Amino acid sequence: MFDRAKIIDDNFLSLIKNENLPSSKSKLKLSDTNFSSKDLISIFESQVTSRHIDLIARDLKNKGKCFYTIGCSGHEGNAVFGRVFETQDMAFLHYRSAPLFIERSKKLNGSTPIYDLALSFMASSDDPISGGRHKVIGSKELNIPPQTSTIASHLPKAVGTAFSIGRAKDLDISEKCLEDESIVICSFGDASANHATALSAFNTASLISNQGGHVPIVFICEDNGLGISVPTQANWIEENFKNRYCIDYIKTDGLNLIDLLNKTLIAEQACRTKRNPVFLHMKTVRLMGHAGSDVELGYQSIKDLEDSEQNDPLLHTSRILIENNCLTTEEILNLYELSRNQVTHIFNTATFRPTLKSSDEVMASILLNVDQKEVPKSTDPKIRENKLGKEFNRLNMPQHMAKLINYGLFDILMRYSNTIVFGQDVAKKGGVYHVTADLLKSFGPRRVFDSPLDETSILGFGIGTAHNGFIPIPEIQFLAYFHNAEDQIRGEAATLPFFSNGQFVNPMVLRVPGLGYQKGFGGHFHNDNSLSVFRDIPGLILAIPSNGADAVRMLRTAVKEAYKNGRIIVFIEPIALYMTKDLHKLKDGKWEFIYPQLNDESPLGEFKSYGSGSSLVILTYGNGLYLSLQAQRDIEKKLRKKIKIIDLMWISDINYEMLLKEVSPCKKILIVDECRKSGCHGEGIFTNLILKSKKPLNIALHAAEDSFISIGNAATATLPSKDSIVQNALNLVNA
Ligand SMILES: Cc1ncc(C[n+]2csc(CCOP(=O)(O)OP(=O)(O)O)c2C)c(N)n1
Repeated sequence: MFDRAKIIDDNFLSLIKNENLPSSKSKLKLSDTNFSSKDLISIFESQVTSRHIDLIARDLKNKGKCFYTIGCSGHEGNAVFGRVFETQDMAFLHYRSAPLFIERSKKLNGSTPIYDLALSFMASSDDPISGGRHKVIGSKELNIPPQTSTIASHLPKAVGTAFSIGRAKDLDISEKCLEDESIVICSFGDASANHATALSAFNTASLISNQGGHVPIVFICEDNGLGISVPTQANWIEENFKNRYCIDYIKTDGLNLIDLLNKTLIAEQACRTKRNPVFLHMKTVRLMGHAGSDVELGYQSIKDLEDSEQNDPLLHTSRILIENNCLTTEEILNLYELSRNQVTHIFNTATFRPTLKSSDEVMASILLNVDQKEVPKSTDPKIRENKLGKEFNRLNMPQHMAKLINYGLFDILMRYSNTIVFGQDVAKKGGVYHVTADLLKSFGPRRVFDSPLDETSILGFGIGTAHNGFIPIPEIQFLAYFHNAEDQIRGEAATLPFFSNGQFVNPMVLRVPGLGYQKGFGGHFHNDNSLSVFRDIPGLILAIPSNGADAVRMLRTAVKEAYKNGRIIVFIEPIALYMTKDLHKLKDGKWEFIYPQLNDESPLGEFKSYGSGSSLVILTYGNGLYLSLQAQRDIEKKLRKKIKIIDLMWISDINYEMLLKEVSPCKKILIVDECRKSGCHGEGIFTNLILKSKKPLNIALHAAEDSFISIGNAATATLPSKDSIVQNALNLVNA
């Protein structure tokens, strides 16, 4: 009574045998479509294959041979999307998309979708998409990037990719991956449509269309009326989406293949020709519960379950096949059993395939990029000089960090024709701190543009445009606002190479003005001094320059890493140092620097030493470096000894062997970290130095208090200061 899988399987056989099939109000016939009987049979075969995959996967999971089963039963209508959309139409898919995957695979010679899916269920290292790291639906050849389990998080990037198609065509970038006529499809469940991340995507798609831009995306809502146990009201999706501005709404019956084919074709053609978003609403049922361990009877009545089971899409498709003389009852039963045998055989075979074992094997794809690229050569000096105009002569004059980063971005946009700069206020205004000033004038609105006020969309655009060959350089206006959207980096961008075995990457250089010490401006939300959110993201590069010249050298490396190796770089720009010109006293100009030569870069992991004393070494970065250099004179005077200060710069990629060598002559080590002490990078550096050193070390950590930042006179009260660094240094040395 409770094994619904068996009941559904038995139902299918007996109802088909007895030709006792569910009826439909629709009078549509195959001749009312542009599709052939062959198409219909192919779709049915994909639906049946997916059903048997659900059945065997449950079985194998119960026997402990396969992992994490989330089924597609009830959603088999989505096989139609595999038929109607082209393989060049990049697909960001709901986890119930195996029927789509199987049907789409038929467009590719030699594909083996059942085996590929079996390997993924078995977490086998042979799995061609994730290499045994997760049960995902994805394929490089089929343009299906694998998605995470976080619902709705794939929608913003899908919008970004859709947007990128026209942009890549207009800019004619050689790195583009999608054809100019391609569109994007993006599917999700009805409950997911309520998520803030999804709403961000719908809104941005609509907003861009309203501005006359192109976002050729078909949002596909597979509405089974449930989000795990919580019902979605029958009218909710329709009422919520039928009048979305600039998004066409099309409703279809996921149980009726003919209606589904017709409406999907209308959606596909409208999207492809008008290049505007379409919302395709497919009503369907959910069978066999939410996922493996879900006991539906806890929240649904037997009657509800039976009603859904009576409306099994496979029964509906069978009726349509019989009514349109595509297959007979016997042929349907035959196909069903042949498919069962095929799937069972393939899945059983896959149980013998190897799995990942060691941590090295699991981690091998974190930094993997199977498609490395040669970086473009430097810019033609003449063109550069012309484009820079009167600014050209200023390159040889010392400037503050904001200006130098601005020049750095200029040269990057010159050299890499696939880079785009976007974010709130970065274009016309040139950024809150003018770091992106004049870039719009030099490179035009296709490469430098203002985004909507929505961090999720900004980062989604970063991921999505990178899927089509761009190197995005988005800006989040202030570090505190990154947290609104952090899943787009933490859960999405950073995990993509891991779950795709390096076949899909999300190159990106994310610029984030941040950290504390702004005098009299902003309080906590403009002076966020915590970088912990970036500390534990495998593969993410965190760069924090302390001065303009290093910022430029590091920015160049960052873009190179993104271009060549597909890396994600978070580039933190200490706001308080943007306009700083002096170090020790007014007008000394010691914090202004000359723009580095074009070939001058800071290699990943480089750190920089100031001074050569051995009584004390201070390890620091960003504002901490600036303050430590100010403190240096006082410390040396009071100690009557020289000290050394090290700017760590690439804080995620510290080469501890080299660092230990550099600090080894020093008797004491003081780590100065401007971030909140709980969870700051200094904590990790402290531990790593102790663990990796062959001799005992004398280390202290001087970090910010675990506090938010206040406004006014006390704005820096909780942060390390020049004086507190002096005091901490003396305490440590004299202890
Ligand atoms: C952001 C997020 N919150 C919660 C979950 C847990 N979760 C997984 S699936 C799901 C329900 C999704 O329902 P729906 O979008 O209708 O898709 P369906 O499973 O019904 O096809 C939930 C809440 C999740 N995966 N991601």
